[in-house]
Amino acid sequence: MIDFSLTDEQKALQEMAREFAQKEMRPNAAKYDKGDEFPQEIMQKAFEVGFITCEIPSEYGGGGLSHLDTVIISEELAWGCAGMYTTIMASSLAYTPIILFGTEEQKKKFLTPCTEKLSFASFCLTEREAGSDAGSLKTYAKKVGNEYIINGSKCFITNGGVASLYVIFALTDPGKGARGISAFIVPRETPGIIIGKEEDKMGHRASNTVELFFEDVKVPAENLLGKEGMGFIIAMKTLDHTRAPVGAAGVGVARAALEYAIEYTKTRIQFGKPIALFQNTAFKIAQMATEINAARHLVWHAAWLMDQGKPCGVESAMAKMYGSDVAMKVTTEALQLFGGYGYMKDYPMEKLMRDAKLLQIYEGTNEIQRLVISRGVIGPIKS
Ligand code: COS
Repeated sequence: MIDFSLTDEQKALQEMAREFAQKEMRPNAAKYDKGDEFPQEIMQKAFEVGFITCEIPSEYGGGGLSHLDTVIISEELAWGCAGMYTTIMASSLAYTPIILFGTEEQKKKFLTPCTEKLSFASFCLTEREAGSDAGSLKTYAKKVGNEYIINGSKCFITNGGVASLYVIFALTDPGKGARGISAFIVPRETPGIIIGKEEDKMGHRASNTVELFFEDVKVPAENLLGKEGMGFIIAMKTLDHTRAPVGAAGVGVARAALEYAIEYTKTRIQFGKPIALFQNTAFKIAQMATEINAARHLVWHAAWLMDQGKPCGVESAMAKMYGSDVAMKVTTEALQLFGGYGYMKDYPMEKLMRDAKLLQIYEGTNEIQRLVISRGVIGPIKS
């Protein structure tokens, strides 16, 4: 039996996120899009209503929300401002490996404080020479006595400059490739963590993205997540869980663009009538609305699978790929309907288009999603 209706709690959550996006994010989106200021004030409010820690189980002080709840919230927040959404959800990305693989003690020690006052976390996987090929990272964690000493660097780290907690992936056994990677929970105050320059990005400018350097960062062995050599699997399983929300963000960005386009084309008069009455406009709007709905269904299905504890890697990759591709396509088409006005910064369309682009790139490029999907769909091939 398929039931697409949301529960009363989910409807209330959706309404709360929508209201937050409308009242707090939208009016400030252009200001933070300038990129000279971190949206600390809005994040404080997002923390207070529980969005930043929504996925942390309630026994550690978080919202304990389901994956379906999370994607519902993600769509609304990205509708408000994709950059601020990224700041909020990047912390969830770093909390996820702790939620999935942390011991009871690690969860209490590292997750609980994140729910007590506003703080951010970063998932540190990507390196300059290890982006899509995440298994080829070079950051090294050498075991000395009862601690690990980490040396190396990471790039494109969301929240890296503002985080109080990092989950760092590093080689513990360089001879073993991806099977020689381990994951560590590292508090910000650990000596040897150096924050590099903040990236000047095309979109998501309300989010903080930096390079990180590790110089003899000493981490107690008890901060190892899972077992030595499990790091790559931990990273992959985490991404299986966090890619559907990126698809949801694509739906939110696309929905915002479509709504603006509908409003504009109903009032823009050319050749004596609103341009929404031209078939070219109306059919474009029909196509956009259909693709947004299709993307949302993929996202919800992937989240539902996760909530059932079922395998979801392929479906999450589909949701991420399709949701972000739809965001790119819809924002491009919607901007076109605005004509020259769409290209101007006075209108919201160009920001939406810039923001859509990153969704196709981060948390695994859409080419990587196609790789994951095709491997899953085709299965093993004898050669
Ligand atoms: N769940 C569990 N295990 C997984 C897995 C998953 N989703 N994906 C891969 N693995 C396991 C494989 O089963 C394999 O295990 P064995 O060594 O026991 O066979 C191991 O991990 C290596 O996997 P694989 O051979 O598929 O690795 P590849 O290097 O060929 O490809 C991709 C891995 C490309 C899928 C991976 O590197 C990737 O996702 N890259 C993108 C990284 C990314 O998203 N970065 C964004 C930055 S984080 S915001």
